[in-house]
Amino acid sequence: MTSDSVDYYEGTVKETHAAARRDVLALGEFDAWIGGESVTATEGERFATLDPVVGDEICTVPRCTGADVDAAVAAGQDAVDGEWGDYTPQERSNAMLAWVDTLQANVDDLALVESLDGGKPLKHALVETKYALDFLEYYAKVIQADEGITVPTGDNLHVYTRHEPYGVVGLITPWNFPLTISFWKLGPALAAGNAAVIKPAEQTPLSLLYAAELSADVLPDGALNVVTGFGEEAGAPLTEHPGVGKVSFTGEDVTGKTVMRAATENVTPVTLELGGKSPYVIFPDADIEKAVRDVAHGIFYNAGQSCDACSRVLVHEDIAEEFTEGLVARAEGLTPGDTLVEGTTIGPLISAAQFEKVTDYVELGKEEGATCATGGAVDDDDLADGWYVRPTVLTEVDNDMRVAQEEIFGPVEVVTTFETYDEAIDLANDVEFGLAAGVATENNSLAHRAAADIEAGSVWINGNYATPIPGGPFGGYKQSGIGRECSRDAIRHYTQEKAVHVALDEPSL
Ligand code: TXE
Repeated sequence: MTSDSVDYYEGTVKETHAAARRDVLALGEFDAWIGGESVTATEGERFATLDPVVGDEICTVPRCTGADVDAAVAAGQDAVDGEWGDYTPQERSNAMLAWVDTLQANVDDLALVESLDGGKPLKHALVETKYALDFLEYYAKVIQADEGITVPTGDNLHVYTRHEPYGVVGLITPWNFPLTISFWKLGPALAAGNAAVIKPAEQTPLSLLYAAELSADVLPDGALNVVTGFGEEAGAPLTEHPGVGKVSFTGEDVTGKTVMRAATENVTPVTLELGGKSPYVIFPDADIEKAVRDVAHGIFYNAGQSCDACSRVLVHEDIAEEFTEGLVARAEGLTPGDTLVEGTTIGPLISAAQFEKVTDYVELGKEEGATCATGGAVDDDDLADGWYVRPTVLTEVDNDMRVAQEEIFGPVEVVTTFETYDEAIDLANDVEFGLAAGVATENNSLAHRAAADIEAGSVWINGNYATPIPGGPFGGYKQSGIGRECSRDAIRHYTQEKAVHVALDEPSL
């Protein structure tokens, strides 16, 4: 493959995935990564990671437990006490940029791994991998310009601040954007001078393991450590570890609360990104075609498995019919298919469990009184082993229905209508989450008023929905989390601030 185009596979679904599996397995060890080398789990156990398109095992990875987390934290501490800790910010930046260059040189292979393990259309995986690298590069550059402050005082005192790393930080990531979310966390954590122990989701460990192997010649041993395994076995020991100075987690809200409780034991600061039920408000003067395009991307990209998916459309009643017809047509125009061949625009859900959850919600929505305007099972024998759900649109949804309140995390849009501005804002805010929102209107003043009134960490107006950029803070209001990622300030979440007070004597000369 070249990085400008995608080399697709040819053959039946089983054939393309068997060939891709062979290509992926030739790339690396896919063991845990501790102290700069591939290692197996202390207890020797392994578990399988599956290909969501065909349901087959890709390979097994170590089933790490507390002993492996201990080893990874110790390796991280050694790095902080050794070469990595001695690096100047400029040297850290150089090392990170060298890692980016290595990853960039292997971007097509990384994308293939991400596609196969995560069930993503190959082209999407390539775009995402390049996008993920932008964040590592951003933090490597930002750290070069980082500054502390001096505090105004009298002549006999000098006060300044230092931003010091915590030491070893624990990072826990979900399966929906494995590399992107890893780099959102590793970027600021490493740039700030910490060593990282990161646990990828058990469903999608492979791309990060490959990226870690590609760090071998450019990051000092122990700066980056990856432990693979399940939440309670490998994630929990990381959140409770006394040697971990900071925890950052992205995942389900219920798990996030568990992580936060675990962190209280050592008063470990946490960053949490916990998903949402984000509204997209479409006012009557909106460019409907543009809004349809943006909403469809916002809810159906990655088969709806995005924390900031615009999973509730609030549309003015005057344009609801035209908008819904457009959205249904767009949904039906997406092509579920083999993720490794050209033309596929939507892949499967990540797992059987997620498939069951999403299809149960669609049934629940109908029981609650919603109408299913389009969607349902994918009727294609070639895809029968994959966890595919067609893009689905539920209309006549009341905001108090469970399908309008709970995170479905699949390609399911729910459509609710409103009459007045106040009603739109009340509906937008009437959920316990507050991660993101979209607004469509040609009226600039109304757009900014709505952006101010909606309780959400990010608001996209008239396009580019759900595309955080390097430098743009991303995180949630309310139960969507604590803290911000992606921005320059995220570095502050990985440092502690120290004020140094220097008494200045009267000059004796
Ligand atoms: O999430 P979990 P799951 C939502 C989505 C999905 C649901 C469940 O609605 O259907 O969550 O997905 C690790 N201590 N989101 O079960 O459990 C786990 O191993 C420490 C939204 O995958 O939150 C994985 O690495 N870690 C979300 C990570 O937490 C623990 C993205 C996320 O898994 C742990 C994904 C514990 N006790 C799912 N238990 C978003 N905000 O984008 C689990 N983990």
